[in-house]
Amino acid sequence: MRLGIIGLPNSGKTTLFNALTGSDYPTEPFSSGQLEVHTAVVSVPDARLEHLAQVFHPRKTVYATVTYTDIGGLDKGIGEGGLSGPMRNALAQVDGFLHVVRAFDDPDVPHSLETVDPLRDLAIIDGEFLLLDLITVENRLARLAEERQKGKVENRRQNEQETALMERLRAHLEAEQPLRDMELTPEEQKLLRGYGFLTLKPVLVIFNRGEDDPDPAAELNYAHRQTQVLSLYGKLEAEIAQLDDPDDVALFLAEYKLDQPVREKVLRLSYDLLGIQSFFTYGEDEVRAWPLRKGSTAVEAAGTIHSDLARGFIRAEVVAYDDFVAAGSNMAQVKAQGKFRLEGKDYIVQDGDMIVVRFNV
Ligand SMILES: Nc1nc2c(ncn2[C@@H]2O[C@H](COP(=O)(O)OP(=O)(O)O)[C@@H](O)[C@H]2O)c(=O)[nH]1
Ligand SMILES: [Mg+2]
Repeated sequence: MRLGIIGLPNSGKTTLFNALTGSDYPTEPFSSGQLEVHTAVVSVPDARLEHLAQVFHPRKTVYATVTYTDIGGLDKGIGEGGLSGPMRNALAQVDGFLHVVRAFDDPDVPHSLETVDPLRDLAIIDGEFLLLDLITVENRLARLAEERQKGKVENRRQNEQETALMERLRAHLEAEQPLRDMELTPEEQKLLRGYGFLTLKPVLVIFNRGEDDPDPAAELNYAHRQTQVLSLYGKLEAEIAQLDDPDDVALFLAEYKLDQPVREKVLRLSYDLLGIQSFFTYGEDEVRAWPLRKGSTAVEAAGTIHSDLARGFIRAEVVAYDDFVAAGSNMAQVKAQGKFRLEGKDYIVQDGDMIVVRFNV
């Protein structure tokens, strides 16, 4: 799972990246305006996995991971100017965005638009993304028309279907609605996958406040699908992430009336946003958490472990984590209680399933 941190210059992207990843990249009150990308992989904390490790004493415990990319260099006007290839790639590669919006007032940190106005700033990047997607749609429509005119349409029906779909996207974008608000069939979603549409990706809007600044989330009217909103104190969180001593962390959190470092909150929201859950594999060798899209089948889960397991899939041994714990974390007990199941390819994996794949290749 990859999440891209975006936003206007000086909104606190790198500060948030540091807070989420424990990195210590320099943050500056002046932005270079250049594309600047930092990447870090973080483990997803999981108390269930820790419990399984205590039970099975594996040689290795492997957490699920999330990759954060801090993508600096977006600014007002970038839609008209067009994106550079590297910027386009950086944006296309992520599964969702953390959109950082400046809500802190600080005379030492200039704002390129002079004033601090979070709702305006949010609308600016949203607007640029709508425009960029519209350009992609227009280009594709022009190409499809050209193919029809030249009569070199191998598959006329396919051309017509795609044209109709692109026209729907265009109408939607012209009404200034992000593509993630559209009803799309799974086939349509598949067709659109290759285009890297920006407004199709889930978004977590993050208002980066100072301790004395008002919370813009209170006045935000932002009812989009696959969209969540979170307010946090970026600079403070980055400082907390640099602390090694848990007692110091606890002191900081108490002082600012925070219930937990933002790292875990963002991870949880991102999982929800992308519709991701975890399943577990276990054994003497390794206990491991695997991220998996909700609604995935047993054979898809097997495929995330290894393609051989999907290819040679016979059955999945499945135990729900909660059943395991209820049976005293004892597999013999689980079986005695009839909670050890054999499931076929089409079984829909549930959050917390403990899975062993039986396969034959
Ligand atoms: N007062 C205050 N300053 C912040 C906050 N977050 C970031 N900054 C400062 O704003 C400047 C720009 O931050 P940076 O993370 O580099 O922004 P980026 O351009 O979006 O990556 C730096 O001087 C940060 O120290 C915050 O929550 N409060
Ligand atoms: Mg930066």
